[in-house]
Amino acid sequence: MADDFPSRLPVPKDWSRRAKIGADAYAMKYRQSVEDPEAFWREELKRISWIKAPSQISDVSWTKDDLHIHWFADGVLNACANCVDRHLPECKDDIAIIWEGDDPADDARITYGQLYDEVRRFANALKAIGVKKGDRVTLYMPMVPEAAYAMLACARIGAVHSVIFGGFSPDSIAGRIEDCQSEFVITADEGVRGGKTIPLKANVDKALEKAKGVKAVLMIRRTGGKVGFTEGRDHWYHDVAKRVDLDCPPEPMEAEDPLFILYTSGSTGKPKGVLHTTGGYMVWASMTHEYVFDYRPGEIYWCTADVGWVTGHTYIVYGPLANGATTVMFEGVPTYPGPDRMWAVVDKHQIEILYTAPTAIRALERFGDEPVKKHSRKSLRLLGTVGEPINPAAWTWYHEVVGEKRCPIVDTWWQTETGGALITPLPGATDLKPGSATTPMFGVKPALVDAEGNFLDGATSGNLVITGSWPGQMRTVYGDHQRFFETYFATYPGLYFTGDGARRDEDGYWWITGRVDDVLNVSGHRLGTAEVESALVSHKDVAEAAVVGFPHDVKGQGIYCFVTLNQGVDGSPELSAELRQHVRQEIGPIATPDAIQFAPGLPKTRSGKIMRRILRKIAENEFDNLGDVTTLADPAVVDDLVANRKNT
Ligand code: 6R9
Repeated sequence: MADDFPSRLPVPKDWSRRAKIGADAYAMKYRQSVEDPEAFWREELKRISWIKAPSQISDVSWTKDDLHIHWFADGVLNACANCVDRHLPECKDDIAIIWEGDDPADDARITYGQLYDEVRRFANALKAIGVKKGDRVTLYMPMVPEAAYAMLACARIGAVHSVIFGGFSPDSIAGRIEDCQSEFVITADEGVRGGKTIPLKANVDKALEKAKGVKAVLMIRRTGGKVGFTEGRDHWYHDVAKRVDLDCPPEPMEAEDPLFILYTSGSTGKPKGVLHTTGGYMVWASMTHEYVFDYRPGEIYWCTADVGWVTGHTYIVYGPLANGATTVMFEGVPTYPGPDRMWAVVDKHQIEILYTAPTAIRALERFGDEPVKKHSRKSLRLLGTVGEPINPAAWTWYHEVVGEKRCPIVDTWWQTETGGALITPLPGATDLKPGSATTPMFGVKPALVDAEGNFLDGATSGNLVITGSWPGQMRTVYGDHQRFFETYFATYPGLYFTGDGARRDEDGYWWITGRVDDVLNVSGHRLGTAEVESALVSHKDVAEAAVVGFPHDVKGQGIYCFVTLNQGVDGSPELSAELRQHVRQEIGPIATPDAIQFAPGLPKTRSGKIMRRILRKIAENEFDNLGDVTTLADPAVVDDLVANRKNT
């Protein structure tokens, strides 16, 4: 185990030689991108095939009365055609998707030519069940190639997909379907992960008891397990597919037509439908995928995310396929059937670029070096991480053991809202510092502000804001433009507030320190404390709940819940277990509380606001440092909370 972490790793020689973007090119291009964005984007937009090339670059206003973000607005294109059709003349027989099943014996290779057929067939199947341009289509899918076909098929006909991660509960599905008035759902009979089946269709059926507006459900057969079938509403994909032909020209879409909605957690209320549009998102996805991974066609690239998250959208589907890449889709989990699965997959498919999450790295590091070293990993040349800050110890293990010090690591900081990477090294250009996301992507202007919104200069810490728009920026919160303003532009007028804290060091490198709002990051999954609280208080025995995060060795953050029960109800281990189960049912397994502490009272100010700062300290086991408690209505509650803290 390496305890002293290298403080700065220069770009390896072979990288500075081969990379498309070296240090000088990065400096030059970055300068141009912020000083003359018109010229920069006029060049970069050419990476996309436009039906009508845009003449306009950007038109952006972040003010309350006129909040709009337009990029390439008079351009016309189709995202699916960019990911599929345009590669056919030269790359018809190249592999577009390598699918690796949960069972190591299951895999498939889909060429661009086959993808073209599959996507057109899928698109016509969607039309056959009544989907039209502009309709919202909900996807609740396992990690099978059909998930990518379905996304691309929506894009092809101009429908807007809303993918829901397969780990969400029926209630969460219902909420998301209702929020965007989606009339169509695509799912599978069951999913398979880590040797277990996931009742996808059964969850959809339950969700649709609540969400009434759904007209049609299209179902893929994955396991052949027995599932419910509602006549008139449900359709087997293989039946519909038999009846349609392959002719399906891509729908011409305006650059600012919606491409997808993706729900994500914020600090208040229910999850927000983050809306991305077509032109800017595609330019951003393609550009960042190419530069961040120094990608060249023919290379085998594996992003281990699920398509239910934004990382899966941008860096499994849209970015790589726009660039004609071979993208790997993995159905399983990193530890099944054994803790060497990732490295077995790397060797099996000769993966050259591996992009995963710190939580996976920490989980695998626990099994030691042996499972890694059992496999050659010779094909690897670049590693990446995303989703949460990576601690230098995990970074170093990834670098030294997994990558044998030969592979740079790109630690990419970004958000569902940003569409793609905003702060990240470029492997041929950027010296690395373990734990730092390093430098901004082209066109991105990060800054630090204090609580009052004053800009902070030099080496210091503060709240991370972005001072100008980039093409991949979200355009609105679906159906709630006001909330879009309140969430991102009201805190610091004129600036995009990320919700993250950061430090800038003496070299101008960026270090993301984590959320400064009430958003948790559990195993790289975003979760609002408010969501968990509202799930808890929906239980009949719960009067009040406050949820905070605490540092967790593998998950990054764990979920600690303070729960006040109704009069006459006593806390017990059974009730604790029931509440955990209740939260799983309401939101999904990713929200399972790690600790539940029954508390007769919560620390509140005299105006009734819960003082989370104190609860966080208790959950973190830092009693000596509770800070000022004199503003509390009843300081005695703190003693009780400290005395009854749960071990984490
Ligand atoms: C892509 C994605 C966004 C939040 C973000 C931040 C955290 C993501 C990170 C990182 C430190 C990185 N985050 N990447 N923190 N270093 N490289 O994860 O999107 O699910 O919306 O989460 O994740 O806190 O604000 P999303």
